[in-house]
Amino acid sequence: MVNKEINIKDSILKILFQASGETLSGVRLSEMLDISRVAVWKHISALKENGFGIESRPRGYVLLNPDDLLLPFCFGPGFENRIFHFQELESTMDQAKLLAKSNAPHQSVVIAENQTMGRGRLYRKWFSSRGGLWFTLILKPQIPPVLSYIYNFSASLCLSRTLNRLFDLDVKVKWPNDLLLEGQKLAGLLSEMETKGDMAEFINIGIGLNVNNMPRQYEPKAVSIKDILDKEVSRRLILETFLADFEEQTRIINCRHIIGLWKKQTSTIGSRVRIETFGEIFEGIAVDVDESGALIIRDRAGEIKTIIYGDCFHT
Ligand code: BT5
Repeated sequence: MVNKEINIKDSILKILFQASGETLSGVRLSEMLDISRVAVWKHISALKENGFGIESRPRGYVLLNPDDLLLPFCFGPGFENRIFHFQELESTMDQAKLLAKSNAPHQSVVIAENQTMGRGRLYRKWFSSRGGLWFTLILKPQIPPVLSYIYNFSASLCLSRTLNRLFDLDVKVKWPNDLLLEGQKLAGLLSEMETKGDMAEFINIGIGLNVNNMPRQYEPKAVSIKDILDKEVSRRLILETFLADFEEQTRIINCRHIIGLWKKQTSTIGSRVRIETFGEIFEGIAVDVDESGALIIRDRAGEIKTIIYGDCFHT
């Protein structure tokens, strides 16, 4: 019974989506779904309560913002079995871990409209209210764990390129895992990996991108695309463009090439930085990122230090 109800709701969304912004009457929907008009009304009310933008008009129902819908059937062929969409999760990272262990295919995407316990590195809080793009990529490449870092660099590079190309922005990548827009935090990336023997079993890359949400009210140093463009944009267009670019770039892994491109896109190199690692603080000028993804800084005494992990602040 529960599954049947979910299927009817999915079918309603699919029909409204395919109507491309046209209003469909309750009668038409009830005929197409072979249920009563009252049942149509009840399902639509439940969908609205769940946060779907459906408007009731005198002549029927219409889906608002169909371009922003992130349900599996909205993506092109080949995506239906690898897009996992949820209205609310504690964190897409936890759900992705479960799915990765239960045979989700390589390059699956776990999306939540809202996260109640979204997290950053070291379990820091990640504000994830509606309107943002909160997702985790499940990757199952045949690679040794030491190479996993390159997927993070590739993801931040591809996401920044996507946003710059689509919206004519100047998004920069910041070492090791942020996207900055006008010097403020637009996105953060978080990766988690499990290994089997000598190989990665899965690498999950969580991406939090502020799109149509207003994060500044919670986090003064955050920014969203809407803050800058002063309008809402299609999260699906961002995700589709990003996935195509990322899949193409990681088809054959070439660390030197990816790091080379990433370096052209970063505002970290050349900046004065403070790096906080476990129990240690480094300060200096960031001079390079090497092929292994490590940050190279020159400190005040002129000494060169190589840092493989830490929180980086541009000072
Ligand atoms: C990160 O951590 O930047 C990684 C964030 C990854 C979030 C995604 S959303 C999908 C997936 N599911 C999850 O549960 N997580 C991933 P870190 O470098 O530790 O930065 C965390 C810090 O960013 C926080 O301590 C805040 O200062 C700041 N912050 C929190 N929410 C923010 C937001 N929405 N926008 C910008 N900054 C934020």
